[in-house]
Amino acid sequence: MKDAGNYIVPKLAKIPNCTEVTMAGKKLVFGKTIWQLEDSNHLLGDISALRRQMDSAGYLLLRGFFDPVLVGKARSEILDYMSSQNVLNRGQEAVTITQATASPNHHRLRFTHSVIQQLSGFLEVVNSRQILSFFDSFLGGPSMSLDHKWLRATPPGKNTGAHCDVVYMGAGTKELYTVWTALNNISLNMGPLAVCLDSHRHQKLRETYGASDAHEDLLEGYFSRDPYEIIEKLGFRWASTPFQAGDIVIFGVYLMHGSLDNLSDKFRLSCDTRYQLVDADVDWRHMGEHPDQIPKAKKRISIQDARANWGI
Ligand SMILES: O=C(O)CCC(=O)C(=O)O
Repeated sequence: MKDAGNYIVPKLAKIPNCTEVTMAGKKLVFGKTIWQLEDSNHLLGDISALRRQMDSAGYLLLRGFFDPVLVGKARSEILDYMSSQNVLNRGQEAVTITQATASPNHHRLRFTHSVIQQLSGFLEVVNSRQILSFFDSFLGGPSMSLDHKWLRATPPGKNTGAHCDVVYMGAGTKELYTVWTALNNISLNMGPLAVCLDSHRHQKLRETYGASDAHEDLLEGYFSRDPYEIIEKLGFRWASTPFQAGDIVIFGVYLMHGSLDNLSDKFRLSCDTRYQLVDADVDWRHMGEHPDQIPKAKKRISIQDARANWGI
């Protein structure tokens, strides 16, 4: 990202108004029901400005944050693993797999903690000095990453419903930040991350849904699968953008987000990893040798019942 002290910001064209995308099968239109995420690369090097931007916008989009060579190495490992699981269409690429094109009989692949431990190139990116140094200065002290890493190969046809991360990992500090990283180039029709602008400031949402725990209280952590329900009931505006491999979005635990539909024939490759101060409270469920095997309460309530109670 850095060249002789200057940050190189890849130029991505503005998304034309009226461009259509879908979320859970419902059409969203740029300029009408969805807007473009804005990058904060110009603020790099000014940590106070980055903090202010996080407070006001709720996210930081940093283009080209990770070294493309490191990301490329991580992606090759991931594609090799996916190929070994027979989910990729090899086409002409019998020797080296470079594309995440889905095979006709592909399925959703879960990257368990034990699989991830074997992906050293991937771990080199998400545990890199580069990202930890960023958080050391952003948080004002030594930082760490939760052991639980979410590596996603989102297949064609799928998307992620709207949720806030606090319901999944809110048992420690609330000064916990997600870094969502694009591991391949992700066009708008490959189901990129989508966030709800200003949702981190919705007090009632924070005090109700945002004060619950998906593992202990709720049947499912998604607040809704319907993008229009979010717009109409909460007044939020969706925002997204195409990504290039190595771009990141950083956001806090109260920002509502999900993803657009992957309408392509490729897997969307991304990961989301979490960072906090070493000295702050830790959600221990996401740490240790089995950080992805989180105990669930026996009797849980549904999000619908919970929302009816909260009146949102
Ligand atoms: O990548 C996705 O589809 C969802 C990502 C997400 O939920 C997160 O970063 O917390």
